[in-house]
Amino acid sequence: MSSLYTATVPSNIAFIKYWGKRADAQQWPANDSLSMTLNQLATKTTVRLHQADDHMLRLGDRIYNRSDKNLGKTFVHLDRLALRFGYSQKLQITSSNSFPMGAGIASSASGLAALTLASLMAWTDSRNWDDLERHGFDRSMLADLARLGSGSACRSLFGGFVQWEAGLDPDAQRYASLFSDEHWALRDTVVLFSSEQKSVGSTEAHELAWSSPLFIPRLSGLPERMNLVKDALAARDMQALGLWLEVEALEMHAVIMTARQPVYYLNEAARQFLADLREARQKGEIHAYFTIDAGPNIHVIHEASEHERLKLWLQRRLAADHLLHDSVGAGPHLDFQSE
Ligand code: 2P0
Repeated sequence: MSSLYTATVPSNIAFIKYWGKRADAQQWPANDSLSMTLNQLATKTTVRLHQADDHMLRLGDRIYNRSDKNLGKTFVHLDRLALRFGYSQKLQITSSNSFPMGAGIASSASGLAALTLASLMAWTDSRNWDDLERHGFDRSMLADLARLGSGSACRSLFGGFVQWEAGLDPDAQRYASLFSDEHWALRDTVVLFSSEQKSVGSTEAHELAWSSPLFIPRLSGLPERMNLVKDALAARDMQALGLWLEVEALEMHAVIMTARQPVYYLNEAARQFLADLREARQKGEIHAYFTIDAGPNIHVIHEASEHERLKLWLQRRLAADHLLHDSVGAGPHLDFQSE
């Protein structure tokens, strides 16, 4: 009989972006960030212990090993966890995403968080959150560990609207769900302009942040912006939140485009879409705002009451398979099964 340990972890969309690091090794970010945990856009990872010389990873219908450079992060993370806690048992891992990988929908956030949870469940024979906690892995410890795999993964450990605080030293990083998913039924419709792998990965682009002349001024303005975004969330003020979302996304892209090796994530179609969205909003046709990750896709944030009107507006412009509809969610889910 074998045991199957499963973690289903949603992606998250940053309202205040994590961009740039103070220390790579401990994944110490240059600034505090804040995100909305999603609901349907998720990674589901199932782990079982197996008798073999190395871990095995199945993604879709392909099997990967540690020599595959696209998934190097996965094996590095497993080795890091095994070494730190002294686990020698090899794992058989099956993982699937409900969205295209590497397309700016933070597949590394949900992917590395799901890997952290499912592998620790298997190594410690934990069937739920309480079991994990009894083995010393409370939610904050799990977020610390997920962060080492991919910075933004730590925020996916929590539901609702989540803040990741950089703290005064790398070990003083903190995570908190500021508002639960029930506080405000916000929606995120992702407009896919490309589902190909990004030309420059986030880890590489983070390093370039410090070379932009806009980066230090950005950092000095962020504490105030963070407070304004928190106020807008507390008051459920869509207009105030939305205007800051757009400034924040465009500022991050400005930093990326003015770095020593500039990266242009947005293609012509995406740029035109941003202009159209703003024009339609000014005309009162829709009430929705955009944010963008380090990729070509646009996240359209709006209230639930606006969803049908926005969907019609989007469907007139884009094919249905270019749209992913999601909302704020409650966070990860764990499952155990024996077969
Ligand atoms: C974020 N992004 O806050 C920002 C906004 C992308 C744009 O965190 O090097 O994949 O693994 O820590 O977490 C993407 O960076 O980078 C990211 P690593 P990660 O969501």
